[in-house]
Amino acid sequence: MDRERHIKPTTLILDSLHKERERGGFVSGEELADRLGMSRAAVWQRISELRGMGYVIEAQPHHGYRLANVPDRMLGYEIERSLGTGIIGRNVICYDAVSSTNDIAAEMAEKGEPEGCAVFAECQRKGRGRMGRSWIAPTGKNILMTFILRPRMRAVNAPQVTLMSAVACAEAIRVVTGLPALIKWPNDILIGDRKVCGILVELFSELDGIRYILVGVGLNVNVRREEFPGEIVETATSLLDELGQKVSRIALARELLQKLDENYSILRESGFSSIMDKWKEMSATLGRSIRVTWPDGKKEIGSAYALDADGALLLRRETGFTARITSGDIQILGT
Ligand code: BT5
Repeated sequence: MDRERHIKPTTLILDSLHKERERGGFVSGEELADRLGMSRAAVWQRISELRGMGYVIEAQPHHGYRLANVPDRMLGYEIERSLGTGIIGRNVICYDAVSSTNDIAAEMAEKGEPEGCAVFAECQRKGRGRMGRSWIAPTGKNILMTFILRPRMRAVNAPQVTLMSAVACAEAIRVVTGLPALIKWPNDILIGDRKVCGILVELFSELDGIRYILVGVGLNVNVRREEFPGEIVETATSLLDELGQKVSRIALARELLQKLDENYSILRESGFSSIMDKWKEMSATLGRSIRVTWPDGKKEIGSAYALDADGALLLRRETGFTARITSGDIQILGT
């Protein structure tokens, strides 16, 4: 497991390069050396290190250095840089390869890591979905992330966190790509009728309440549909496939953390009802005919007519009676 490390002087140089980039300009080696209290040779050495990491830094005589491009890698520094969030993303940690980002976050949460920490990875050896299913993602193309929450709520209300996270994911996709992302109850984000993102919520509670919740997000960004194995090639999609162009994973990760932070603060301060309103607006499920697979494996067809106050999906059965779906899987059949 390679945890990316940042050497402070490199970070300081990056800060300066980013600032100048926003102003559209170059910064001279001399100015960098003065600002950071190091020799010009030391600046040059750090610039070479950054280039080695994949940063594209132009150098022009009389002008100096200009940051032309950041690497397509999940780098903690790039994700955290002036993120401006209150809770989510206040500690961002990036790995090359892990078993599952949920496992790493669980270890950290057990050791007392405060809420808001977000763990990213380029690759998971044992990425997982719900109920023992697996999550598939080729290395270095998607977002694989888990964040830790320690909400003061009763365990029965934990489904609210799933729905809040789905709202944030759909909003982030919409902001960055303009694609009409919709939410399929409880934890999928769809574009059209294909799954672009899955959310795995794991709850660790004691008798007196929630200890912590881990929310894992798997988002297909720059993978092509045909790279997926046969079992999901017909049901999955990616932002690249939908847009026809690559999306900056860093820009998307930052938007995702910002939307999660915004919606988590709404949930804590104003309660679930405003989250529920947003969820309903972006729902691919409400008003549709669905097939439910109950936890015991039995299947049933009905209409998903409403969302209950606690996040359960309400089903109108063919008999006319209603039922609450709190767990299990649904398949959307039509309008
Ligand atoms: C989910 O489960 O959709 C939750 C997925 C959460 C993945 C993230 S990645 C970061 C974090 N670390 C982890 O180990 N997990 C989380 P579920 O609703 O059970 O859906 C799983 C099913 O989706 C699989 O059985 C496949 O059919 C399908 N699937 C697997 N990989 C997919 C992908 N990349 N895109 C679309 N569908 C996929």
